[in-house]
Amino acid sequence: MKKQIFFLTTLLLLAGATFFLASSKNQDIRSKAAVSMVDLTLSASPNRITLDSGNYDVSVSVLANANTYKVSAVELVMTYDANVFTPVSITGSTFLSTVLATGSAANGIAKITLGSGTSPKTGSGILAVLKLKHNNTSGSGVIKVDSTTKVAGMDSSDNVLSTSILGTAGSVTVTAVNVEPPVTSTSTPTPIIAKTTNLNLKLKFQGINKKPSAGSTMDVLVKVAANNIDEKITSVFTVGDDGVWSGTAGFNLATGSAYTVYIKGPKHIQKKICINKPTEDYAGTYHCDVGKISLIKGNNSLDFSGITLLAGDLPTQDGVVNSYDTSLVRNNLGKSDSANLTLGDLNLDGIIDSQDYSMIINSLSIRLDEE
Ligand SMILES: [Ca+2]
Ligand SMILES: [Ca+2]
Repeated sequence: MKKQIFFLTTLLLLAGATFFLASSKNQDIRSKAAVSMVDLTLSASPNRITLDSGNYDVSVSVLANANTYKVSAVELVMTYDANVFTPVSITGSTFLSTVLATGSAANGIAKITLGSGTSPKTGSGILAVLKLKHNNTSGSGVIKVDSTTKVAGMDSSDNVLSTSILGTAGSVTVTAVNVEPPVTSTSTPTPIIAKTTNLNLKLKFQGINKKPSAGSTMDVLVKVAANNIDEKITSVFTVGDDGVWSGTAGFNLATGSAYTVYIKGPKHIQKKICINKPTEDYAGTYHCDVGKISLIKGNNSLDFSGITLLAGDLPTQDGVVNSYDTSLVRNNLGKSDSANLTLGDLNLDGIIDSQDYSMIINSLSIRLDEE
């Protein structure tokens, strides 16, 4: 305890905070857990390194939020995975502008001591920036604010506090992703980023309640959307005896819980889906607004077989059900040749007939892909 008080006193004196002595009678020793103290959280830019990309620089910002406190000085101690990163520099930023002890970074530890000058700092701002270089051989790495970091300052009533007022000591992970080795061929090799997020999907299409006689695979467009994300891929789905179609769509996505998934079959209207296991009372009536689908790295099971994906937008698809689509069925009623079945057999039973026609007439009332 004596040591800590000595440290804080020294820190405050260094910071030019002579008020410390004047008001030391009002020292107020607070319990750390009582209120939100000074939070130091981290953000990394970028937070994802593509191995063999040539871009390995990472900049980690330390954001300070003083909450109700006033900050005089911070002795910042950060740790980083020394096997993953080589340190470049640690520098102060705008929140505390006076450097009391120059930054140093080596062997997994980065330090800098910063002061506020004559008046203590309130509010929030960037305290410091740690620059690192990823070594391009290891995987992901973690950077943390160490709990030995000391924050000196006052409470909202200007009582100088004799213990460190560090609240949250934040951390951030920089993820490393692989690039597949270049393909040796006569054509120009295109590096493919390994898919890290697999959506293992189960789907149900209108009019197909068991394994159909005329077709066991389907090309299905799977789209994933969230803030600043809009990715799509066409995957092959295969049908089981129960008429449920299974397939996998691979993406590179961050773990999150606000994704929206869109599904569009080869003869179908696009459906927007917002939860991991949607259901509905009547076929085709599921609708949703805000995406709340949770996705993690690796495999994600998304069972959408509780809702029916309606047919209606026939090849060549244009996102609309209209007279072009209905005519493909109406003008070919009774046909069973493969060229026509590819276009107008919606329930895959090997003939274009009144069942297909009634489906597409119903879908005329829906008309548009869900966006
Ligand atoms: Ca159409
Ligand atoms: Ca049919």
